[in-house]
Amino acid sequence: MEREFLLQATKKQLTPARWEHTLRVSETAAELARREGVDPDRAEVAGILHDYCKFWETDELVSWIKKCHLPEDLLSYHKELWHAPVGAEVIREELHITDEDILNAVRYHTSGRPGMSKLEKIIFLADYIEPGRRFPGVDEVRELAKTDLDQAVLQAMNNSIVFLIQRGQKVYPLTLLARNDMLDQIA
Ligand code: DGI
Ligand code: FE
Ligand code: FE
Ligand code: FE
Repeated sequence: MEREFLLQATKKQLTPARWEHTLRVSETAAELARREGVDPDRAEVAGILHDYCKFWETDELVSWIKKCHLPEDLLSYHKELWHAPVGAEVIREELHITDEDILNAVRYHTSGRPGMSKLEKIIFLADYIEPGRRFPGVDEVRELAKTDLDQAVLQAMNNSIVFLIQRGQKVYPLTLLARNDMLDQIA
């Protein structure tokens, strides 16, 4: 019932292609969760909701960032970062999601952050390796994901940071802090 409601609410927000991505993320996340001893139903819900605000207008995202007192430094970085923290606020207010781990998994699915929970790592990774993704280096991350969640998350972060640098773009500081933290966790 709850699940069906969330699926329908989310589908309305997305394009058909992004909806297919969303379904693949939630399936990939549920699989990773089973292996990692995390509740697969919560991973599935976080996967369904993770890109809820992906197609919101810039103005709307900016007004939620201000209204909810989200970090305003976001506004000096890539717009692609905004749908994640705004998404967490919107699903709390509009869909009444109260599970803080699910909210954080949505909030940090793009940037990552230091001290990510297992569920946060699972959503971050599932978003990167779902079977529709074709990034350079994604197959290596898929291989790591079969055996080692942390190594796979680190490699996905490395690839994303290199990708941004190669395109001459800024890297959001939280992304760098998240990657440093993964290195410390693995050491
Ligand atoms: O929403 P998705 O496309 O499924 O994936 P996502 O939420 O992980 O967004 C990834 C995009 O964000 C990708 O095109 C790179 C862009 N981006 C811009 N600045 C940063 C960034 N990604 C990270 N991790 N850190 C940044 O500073
Ligand atoms: Fe996203
Ligand atoms: Fe991602
Ligand atoms: Fe996504």
